[in-house]
Amino acid sequence: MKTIRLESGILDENDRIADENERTLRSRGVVTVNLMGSPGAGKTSLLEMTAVKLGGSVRWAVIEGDIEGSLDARRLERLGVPVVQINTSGACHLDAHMVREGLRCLDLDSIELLFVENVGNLVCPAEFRIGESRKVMVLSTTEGEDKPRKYPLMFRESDLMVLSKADLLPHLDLDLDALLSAVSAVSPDLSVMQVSSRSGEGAGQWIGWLRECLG
Ligand SMILES: Nc1nc2c(ncn2[C@@H]2O[C@H](COP(=O)(O)OP(=O)(O)O)[C@@H](O)[C@H]2O)c(=O)[nH]1
Ligand SMILES: [Mg+2]
Repeated sequence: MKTIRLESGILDENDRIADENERTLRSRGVVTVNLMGSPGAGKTSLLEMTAVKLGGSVRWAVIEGDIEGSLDARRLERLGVPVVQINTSGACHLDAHMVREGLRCLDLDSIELLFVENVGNLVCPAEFRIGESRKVMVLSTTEGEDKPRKYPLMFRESDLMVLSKADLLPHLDLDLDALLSAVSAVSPDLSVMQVSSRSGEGAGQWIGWLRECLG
């Protein structure tokens, strides 16, 4: 009982700060994408490909969430993307308070798009709103067709699922139809896009989706 009250208290407080972040970002005209998925799903690679494909056509930045270190931030900085690193010191997700601190380090008037690469985890990031405009989950072809049924919340919460590492499909025994059926069983309205950051397959569709979000 006590634990349940505590958790709902934490989530209420998180929602309050998430609303505040959302208002701040909206008022500056920034579209914010919360990018979630397992460790190794291909989130940073998707952002690297995005940097190459967008070139200088969109002004954007990234908040990188990691338990420790700044390896992904350095990968993106090498491509000229402004990055703010948040280290969670053990927490398995970013919360709205951490993102609020990250926003204070960014010049929001100079960007129109913000990605938040969440801590690699298929569970907790789905539970915490951060003030985002869209939630995108990355599931790679190597993770198995059972994941929607085992971790339904993230599939239900997301606006888009990027099925990453599409270039590996011919080499895997993944049952793609079974995966897509499992996705629609837990989240009937979730759009799915097959993308490979390696071969560039699906890149046009992904960039098109982003441009649509930017309006
Ligand atoms: N074959 C293939 N490998 C990929 C692709 N995207 C990422 N990877 C590899 O998957 C591993 C994890 O990628 P990363 O982007 O760091 O994943 P993250 O932990 O979700 O940010 C790296 O070894 C990448 O080179 C892809 O589209 N195709
Ligand atoms: Mg990463």
